[in-house]
Order: sequence, then C-alpha cells, then structure tokens
Amino acid sequence: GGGEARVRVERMFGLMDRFLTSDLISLQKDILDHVEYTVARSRFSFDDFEAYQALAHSVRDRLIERWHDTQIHFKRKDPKRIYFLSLEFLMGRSLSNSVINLGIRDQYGDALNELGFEFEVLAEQEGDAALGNGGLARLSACQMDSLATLDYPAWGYGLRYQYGLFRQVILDGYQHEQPDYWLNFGNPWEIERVHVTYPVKFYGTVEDENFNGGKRKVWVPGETVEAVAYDNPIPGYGTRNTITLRLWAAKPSDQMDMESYNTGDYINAVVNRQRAETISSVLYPDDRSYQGKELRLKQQYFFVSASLQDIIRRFKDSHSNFDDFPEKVALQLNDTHPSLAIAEVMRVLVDEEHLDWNKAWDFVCKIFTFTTHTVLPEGLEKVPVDLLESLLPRHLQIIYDINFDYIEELKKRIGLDYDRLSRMSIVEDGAVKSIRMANLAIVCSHTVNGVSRVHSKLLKTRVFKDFYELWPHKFHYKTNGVTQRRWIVVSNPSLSALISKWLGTEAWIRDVDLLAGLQEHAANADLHEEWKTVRKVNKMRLAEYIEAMSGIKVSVNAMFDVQIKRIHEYKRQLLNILGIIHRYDCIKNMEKSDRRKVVPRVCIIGGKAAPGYEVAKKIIKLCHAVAEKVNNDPDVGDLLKLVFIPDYNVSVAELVIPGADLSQHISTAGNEASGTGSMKLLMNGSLLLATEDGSTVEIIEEIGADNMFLFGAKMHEVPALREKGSAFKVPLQFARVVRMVRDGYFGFQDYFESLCDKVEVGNDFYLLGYDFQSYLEAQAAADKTFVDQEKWTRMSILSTAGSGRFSSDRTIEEYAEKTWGIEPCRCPF
Ligand code: CR1
Repeated sequence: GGGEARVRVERMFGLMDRFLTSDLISLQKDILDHVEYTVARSRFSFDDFEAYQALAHSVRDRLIERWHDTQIHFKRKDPKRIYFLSLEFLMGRSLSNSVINLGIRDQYGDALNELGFEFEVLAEQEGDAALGNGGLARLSACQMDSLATLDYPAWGYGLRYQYGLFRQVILDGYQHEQPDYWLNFGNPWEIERVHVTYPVKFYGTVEDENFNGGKRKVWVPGETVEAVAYDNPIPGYGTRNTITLRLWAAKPSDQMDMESYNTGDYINAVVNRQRAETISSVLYPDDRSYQGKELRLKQQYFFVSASLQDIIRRFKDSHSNFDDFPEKVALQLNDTHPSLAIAEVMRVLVDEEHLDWNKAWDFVCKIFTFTTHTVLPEGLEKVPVDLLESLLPRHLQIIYDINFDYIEELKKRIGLDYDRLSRMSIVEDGAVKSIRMANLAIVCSHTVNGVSRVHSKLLKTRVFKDFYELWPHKFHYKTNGVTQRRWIVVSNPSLSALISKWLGTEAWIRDVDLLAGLQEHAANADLHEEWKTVRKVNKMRLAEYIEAMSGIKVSVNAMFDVQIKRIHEYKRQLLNILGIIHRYDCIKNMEKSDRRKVVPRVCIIGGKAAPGYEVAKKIIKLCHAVAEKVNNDPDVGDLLKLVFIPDYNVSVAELVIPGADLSQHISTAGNEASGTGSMKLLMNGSLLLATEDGSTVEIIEEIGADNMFLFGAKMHEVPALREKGSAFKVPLQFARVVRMVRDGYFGFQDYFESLCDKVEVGNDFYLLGYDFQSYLEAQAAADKTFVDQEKWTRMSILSTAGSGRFSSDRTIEEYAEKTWGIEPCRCPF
C-alpha cells in the first residue's frame, strides 16, 4: 500500500545525501570512484584519457542532478515550451564548458592538481562533437547555451549521427576526407534513454477508410524504424537550470519485419534489420547544396517524426485535449531542414487525433516559426515529388492540400497573376516536379526571421519579395549572436580574468552589455600592458600549436592575421591568398634595405571544403602551394608566413580566435547572411578587416567604422557591377598575381587553370578583381596601425568593449519575447 511506498522513499532519501557536494575531498573521491567503477581501471594506475573519462563522469553526475530538478520544475509549472528543431548542432567539447557553467572549474582544478593531474591537459583528451557543418550548426549550439542560461523552458531536438563532419586531412596540399567515428571512445555527455523510443514509419500507401459516416485517409506504412533518445544535458551559467538536447538514433524496430523471420533466411533477415541504423549514421557534409537524396529526406522525417511524437506525448501528459496546444508549444524551424514537421503536425492532428482540418491548420499557423540562414538560391531545399511520394505518401497529399487552400486564398488576394502564383506555389512544376521547402515554411509559419538586418532586407526585397508583399508582418530579423561563456570564458581564460578585474565583476558573463565598461579604460596604460600580455600569451599558445602541427616556426611579434570558416567562393579565401601573393611579390621586388619597413605577418587560413566542391578544394591546394614557396624563401624569412590549419573545428577555433590580431570577413557584399566568427573574434579583441556584409554592418554601428578596416563594393553596387562585367577596370596588380598562378609560379599550372578562369574579367562573379585595390588599401591601413601598438591596443580593447550586442543571450531574448512568446522558468535552488 501507500504507507509501504512512503517508508521506502523515506529510507531511500535517508541513504542519499541531498546533492553531490563539490568540496575538494568529494570531487577527488568521485573522480577516483569513477576511475575504479565506471572506467574500471585501478585507482593506482590510469592514464590521462582514463582520468578524463572519470572526471567527465563526475561532472556528468552533477549535471544530471540539476537536469532532473529542472525537468521536474518545468513539468510542475507547465509553461509554454520552445522546441528548437535543427538537423545540426556543433557542440564541440563539453568538459570545460560544463564545469564553468556549473561554477566549479576552480574546485576541479585544485582537486586534480593534488591528484597529480592538470585540468587543461585532461580537457585536451576530449574529442569534438561535430554534428554539424558550420555557421548554422554552431549558432544552434550557442543558442542552446543561452536558452539554458536565461532559464527558458526549451528543448533542442536533432539527430545523433554516428559519423560527424568528416575530418580534414591534407596530403600534398590536397584535402582528403576521413570519417569521424566519434563515438568510438564512448560519450559521457549523453544519457541513453532505452525506454524513450518511438516508431517512425516510411513508404507504403494511403487508403480511404470509412469513418463517422464519412471517409478519411489512413496511411499504411511499409517500413518502421525505431528512434531511441539520447539526452545531452545543457547547463546554464549562474542558474540551476539545465535543459535537454535530445538527439535521436535509429535502431531496427521489432514491428518491422515479423514475417521475414518465417522465410528461413534468418541471417539475412537480421542483416537487413541492421540497415535501419543507416538513417542516423552520417551527417551530410555539404552545407548549401541539396541534391534531393532519399537518405537525407529520411533523416529529416525520422528526426521530425520522433521529436513530434515526444512533444505531443509531453503535451498530452498534462492536457486532456488539444485546446491549449498553441499556448503551450512553440516550434522553431532551424532553416528548412525540419520543415516536414509542418505536414507531420497536420497528419498527427487530423489523421490520428481526429481534429478537423481547419482547427489543425489554425494551430499550425500559431506554433511554427522559421529562421533562414542563407541568401543563396542553391541553399533553398527542394524535394522531388516522386521521392516524397514514395517515402511519405500521406505527407505529399497534405502538402498538396495545404498548397491548394493557399493558392485559392492567394488568387483572391493577388488575382490571376500566373507568373507570381507559380513563383509563390509550394509546388514547383518543372523538369523535376518538386516541393519548395522554403515556401512551405513561409506559408505555414507566423514569423520568418533573417539572421541580420541586411539579410532580412535581402529576403524582403529579393529572395522572398513576393511573400513579403503579401505578408509584410511575417518578416523579421534577429541578428545572430554567440555565447560569451564558450567564446571568452572557456576559450580565453586569461582575457576573461582581465575583463573581470577591470570591470570589478564577473557579472558580464551573464550580462554581456557590461563589457561596454571597458571603454572608459581604453586609454589606460596599465590596462594596455596587461592586455598586450594576455594577447601575447595566447599568440604563443597558437604559435606552439602551429609548429607542432606543421613544423612552421612563426614569430609572435608578427601580426597574426586569420581567416577561419568554411571554404566557399563567396567567402573569398581566394582574395586573401591573392593578396598574400601580392605581398610576397612586393617583398621580393623591393630593395633589401626597404624590407625593414615591412610589417611581419603570419597569415593563417583554416576551413573545410565540401567533399564535392571542386573549386573550394582547389583554393585549399593553392593555399598550400603558395605557402610552400613563401615559407621557404630566404628573402622573406619572418616577414611573411602562410599557414593552413588543417581540420578546423570548434576546438581549433577556441585556440585560434584568442590569438588573432586581425581577422578577415571578406565575403562579396550581399552574400553572407550574418557571419558569427566575426563576433567571436571581436569579443576576443581581434580587429576586423571586412566588407560591409551580413552582421558586419551592425558591428560597424557598435564600434565605429574607424575601429576596423573596411573595404570593397557596397551591397547596393554589386548587382550593377556584375552586370557591367568586363567594363570595369581591374587593377594591374590583380592581373599580375593571377598571371603568376596561371604561369605556374607556384606549380600545378594545369590544376589551377580553372581557378584562374573564375576570376578573369567578365567571369568574376564574386568581384575579386573589382575589390582588389581597396582590399590592398585596407591591408595597408592595418599594417600602418599595427606599427602604432598603442593605437592598435586601444582599438582591440574597444572591439571587445563594443561586442556586447553580439551575444546569443540578446538574440535568444528577442526570439523569446517577440517570436516565441515564452517566459523564463527558473528552477529554484
Ligand atoms: C550563414 O552562411 C550565418 C550562419 C548562422 C550560415 C552565415 O552567414 O552566420 O548560417 N548558413 O546563421 C549556413 O550555415 C547552411 O547554412
């Protein structure tokens, strides 16, 4: 009876300490216990990796406590929840971030020291969780950190890929891709929920069934796969709140194939089952071209279906009908990748929960919000109708029905303008009939967000002009931000300590606007000395890494100039490399005595190219070919070095960003939706050399154009310049450096030919030739400033001081208040 149960619970409580404590002895005991019982090594003999595992498990225990409390609290309060659906999360490492957010970094450091270990050394043992490609995926990770820190009742949902983003290996200067089987050594940061599973169905047919005197549609699927939840607790900083990132893995389902076991071919039946797991096996490594692959669509639906079953189950736990659904649930579509969720919500509500179509539609229009991350047309997904029809026949019908109602409505609004109607249709009639996922997302979401102000402007005036004219109220923007927890506190502890010292508080870690308080000290000579020391230490750390990796010795007195991001033509790494060739050429051609005046540079480039993106791969090769020549030229010495950092990822970024004096964000204006690397570099006191693109426009407003090095064609000039093609004059220096590459000065003449063609007059879509002159001028201005270390340091301080607006805390608050309509729900201590 109840009495017995109560006695049992009381006894259990009596046996437990209320919470794990984090004093020195407890931490040491917990770590050693995990060495012995979890890692199963003797506490008298374990190596750094085992120590890391034990350490991670002791942190995990503390995360779990808070996480339980938070989930119970959310359940009790039943607030409106935000569900963040994203096919990609680029989390990187978890250890340092967790202990910092839990507020026990120093305690762990001391505990380990006495045991003979160093926290930093153990932290290096952790591999990156790289379940994403680039900007979009890292943004999701930053936003999860902010959602937790700001106490929002939020869940992230995604896929637990077995292979994360490929590892980039450079052989002879060429990129090779190696699989990232990241779960090989276990993952202490996730909790496998063997009982949180849902069936996900594919294929089959749709049948009409009699129902309540009428007909209704019933999907009879042909294949079932099981989704298993893996929970990743995400701790907030300065709060007990710890939220959930729930990632789904595919497993064979018992419902799948009962009959195949009767065929006698037992071995093959089992082997076939195993194939279910391929759905969550590999992340697509191309971040902006979609080829309508079945596996990709399967991944999308798999994660959408499992997430929605989970969300609806949670809703039904505390509600007896659906009336309050839109008051309790907000669904955020991170790009178009999860937009099948729209059709799935309709299907579940109508086919399974038997709501009428109009009511379900009304809910859909209230719960979905959509953020797009690109301006490039090839970044907009299209799904061939044939593919959808075979994989998800019922969803195709629903999308057609949505489209029918919408087009009827549209005709009433805009008349029979068939061109416009066909542009705005969710269904594209063409050689390959397909579904335009962006149109689906726009039609069905109440808000369409851009990721910076100018991005939103481009959406309204170009990409989604037709929609903007119809529904101006839907279009908004939330300028991206990054979390200062990871990008200052974790990655740059010395700068972090310095900031806290000069502000007299650590409060900026939660309230980043306080960084502006550094402004008043921007000319203080003591701060300058300390600032320079911190920067130098970070540069030394980076220089050691460069030498260990590539054997290249670089001088920390040189200006460290970095460009780190995915390799893409529009991001113009090629402009950077051509600029480096120009610099090299100048050094070669100058009088020996003049070389003293050259400001020494270490140019650092890092980034991955999509495996099938030939041009990007050639850019990587060119970088290596130029480096080979420049780095080994005795005429040049320390005046110029070029380093390509292989396998750029979150951890590498944490090392490179604090060591950057200058960083380049040089996309052709009108192409970068926002850019977030620039924000991390700005926070860390790097000066920016940039075009007026994406969020840079807003950075200029915060720190002033004279606090950075700007160049290049303006956004409004670009279309006309492209039109002009060969009519504008390209500077002689540009023609000269391209010719050097063409003529085989760096070898590989044939291989680079097509790359050179890409920037020839008339063909130069990204305007490298047009922008070259002003690029060189901006570079010269940077050199000139670097010589004046006092000025440089002041600008560096003002960069950090002016970076407050670019915290993801601000972004998330805007989303919460203006788009999702959610409120903080803080777990009491
Ligand atoms: C955009 O290219 C933006 C991030 C985050 C990227 C970049 O400008 O800062 O998204 N898009 O919003 C992307 O990764 C796959 O697309």
